[in-house]
Amino acid sequence: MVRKFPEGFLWGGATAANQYEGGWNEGGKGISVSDCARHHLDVDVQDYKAHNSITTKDIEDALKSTDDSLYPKRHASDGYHHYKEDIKMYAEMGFKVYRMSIAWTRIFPNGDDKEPNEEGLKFYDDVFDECLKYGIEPLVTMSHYEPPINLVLNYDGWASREVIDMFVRYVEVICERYKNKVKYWLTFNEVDSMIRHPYTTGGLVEDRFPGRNFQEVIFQAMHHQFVASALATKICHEKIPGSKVGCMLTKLTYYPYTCKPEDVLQAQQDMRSTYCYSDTQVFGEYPAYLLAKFKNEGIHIKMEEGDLDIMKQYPVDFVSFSYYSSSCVAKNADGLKTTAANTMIAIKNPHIPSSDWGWQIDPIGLRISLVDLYDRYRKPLFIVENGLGAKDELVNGTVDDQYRIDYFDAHFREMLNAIEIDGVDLMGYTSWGCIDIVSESTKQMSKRYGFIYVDCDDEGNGTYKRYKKKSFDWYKHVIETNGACL
Ligand code: BGP
Repeated sequence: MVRKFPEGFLWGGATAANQYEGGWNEGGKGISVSDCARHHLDVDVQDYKAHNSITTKDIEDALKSTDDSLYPKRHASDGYHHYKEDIKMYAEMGFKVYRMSIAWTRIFPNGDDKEPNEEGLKFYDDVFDECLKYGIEPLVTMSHYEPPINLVLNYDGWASREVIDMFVRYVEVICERYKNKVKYWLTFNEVDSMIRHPYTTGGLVEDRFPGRNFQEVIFQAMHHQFVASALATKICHEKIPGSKVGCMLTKLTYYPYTCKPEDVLQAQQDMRSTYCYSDTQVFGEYPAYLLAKFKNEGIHIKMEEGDLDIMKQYPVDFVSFSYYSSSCVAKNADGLKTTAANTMIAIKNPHIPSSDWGWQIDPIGLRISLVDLYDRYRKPLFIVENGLGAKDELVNGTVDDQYRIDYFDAHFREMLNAIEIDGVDLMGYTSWGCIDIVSESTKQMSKRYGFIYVDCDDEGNGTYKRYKKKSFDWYKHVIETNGACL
């Protein structure tokens, strides 16, 4: 029997403004945290978290610096000037959906401006029109690693309660403006990432909170994002009838390193450190285990009256997530921890191959995650990031990326299994970095994910010309046949 994806399955690809657009000082755009994120290589390539240990002085230096090659996101893939040809290529592949983000700083350059920037609003009008012209539905992330830098320096980022109101105003403006163009929305990208990179996600810089427990600051900022996300969901539903709003989390599949009960328990606990965010956004309340953590660790969150009601009243409609890898977990990880640079992996699984960056390639892990999430939430799921970051070589105007085709092929088969055998309700799939963009963890262009190659190196040199990789036609065929060719 030929297996296929469900009718109307939303195939597509994903990017984020901060890694794709460039044009950091054009069109009235303000400066975001991402525009001040220094090239990872000369910070400390050995530590995944290093680029987030940013100080106030780093930001001040960045603001003075004219050397854009230190800040690769400033030009990124130059999507700001190439989006029309890029969307045309997505249409050629048959995309039904394009996940992208709006840069807050194009709409409100400083976050606290009285009036929105018309040039920024017009830019996204044009981008959405271009998508709709080809029948591609935009799926828009409201916030993907780019709080305005002004909010960091003058309000201490999401730690400040006032930022909720500024975000709500931004959401009101974009929902009103794009109500006839955008149905699918995500509030915060990888909402759990505040813990891993508080600067890019929350605009939090540790040296600005002397004497404070930084964990507490992080959870306070999280609380503000939960309230803001619920309010954003409310606004979307009110302004755009029939719109769907999702949460977005980083989904790693965790395996106990051994069958020792201690390791199994540890894996369960670690999984909760991601679930606590989606539990809160789906069920509209803090889970008991998170409240227990606050109590046990002396974390005091300031809440205003009504916050919990707002969270309860406006939960998300669907659950979206990124999936790149699985990881092993052990109670005693001494000597087991991986030393690979820029990896999210704690302990390597000896049964699974890894990418050039030590991210473990585990298609069955994707099925396990789909089943876990669907059993837990009973809400439609959307895979909004997945893919293989690799070192591609452009030869005679193309890239022979059979390794990427193999990666996708294996993951798509497991998605089919999850849908057909496990009964998972999967709305769609957008591969990460459908066109090459700057990598978040390494700040390099040379960690490439796309079906489309962008001629540009780690320092921003190149023609920025686009080339189809071998995977381009392969993905086109998958979409054309709705997976029957797999
Ligand atoms: C996710 C982010 C993306 C993206 C992706 C791949 O965490 O939402 O912004 O970058 O990871 O990671 P990287 O670019 O580090 O390879």
